[in-house]
Amino acid sequence: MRQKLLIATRNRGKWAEIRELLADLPLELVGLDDFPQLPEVAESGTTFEENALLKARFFHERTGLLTVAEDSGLEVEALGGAPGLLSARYGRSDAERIARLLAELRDVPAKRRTARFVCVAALVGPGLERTFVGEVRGKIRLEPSGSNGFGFDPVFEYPPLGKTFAELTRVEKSAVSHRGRAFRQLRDFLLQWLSRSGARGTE
Ligand code: ITT
Repeated sequence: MRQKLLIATRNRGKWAEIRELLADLPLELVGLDDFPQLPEVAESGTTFEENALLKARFFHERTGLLTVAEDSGLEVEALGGAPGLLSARYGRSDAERIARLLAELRDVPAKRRTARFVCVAALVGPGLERTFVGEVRGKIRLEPSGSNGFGFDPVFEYPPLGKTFAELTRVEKSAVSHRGRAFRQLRDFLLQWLSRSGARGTE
């Protein structure tokens, strides 16, 4: 039987992207749907890294499984880095979060609407705690465009392609996104860690 890897997120959009990014690992990927009794984690950290580790440790301790979790957010320069760590709490739905962002940027011209997405992925297992960081720079559009992805994707333009993340396929987005960058490092590390721990196991 293959060893399990728990992808500890309740965000459907993240779940779909992370599953795809880790699909070629020799592990069985499981989600929080398999553990409906587990409580919510209080995201009380003051950085993306602290929150990612807090979530991964919490679910690893309760399930005993090798666990990945991530904390991510959108930092808008003209808003002093907001919504940042509070991105998920910026509104009650994606539509509300986008409407609030566009309203706050109402008087900010196109050339000053620079922003970045940040993702810190945490991997926690027996004797193992590692984090991996990814970021991508872009601009906040004046209006939403596209229907793929989730969260702020319809207003986040990736300048090299001149498209919003919501106008890209999942594969195209992950090739350049903050999450893609963080999880490709995590996947490479995990492959090496698995082969080392496999070797230790047979000594
Ligand atoms: P989990 O904690 O269960 O993983 P969450 O949605 O609460 O899910 P976060 O606290 O990390 O996760 O909040 C991240 C928020 O940042 C997310 O809800 C979006 O609003 C935004 N965000 C992060 N990555 C994004 C992406 O790739 N595209 C669009 N919005 C993104």
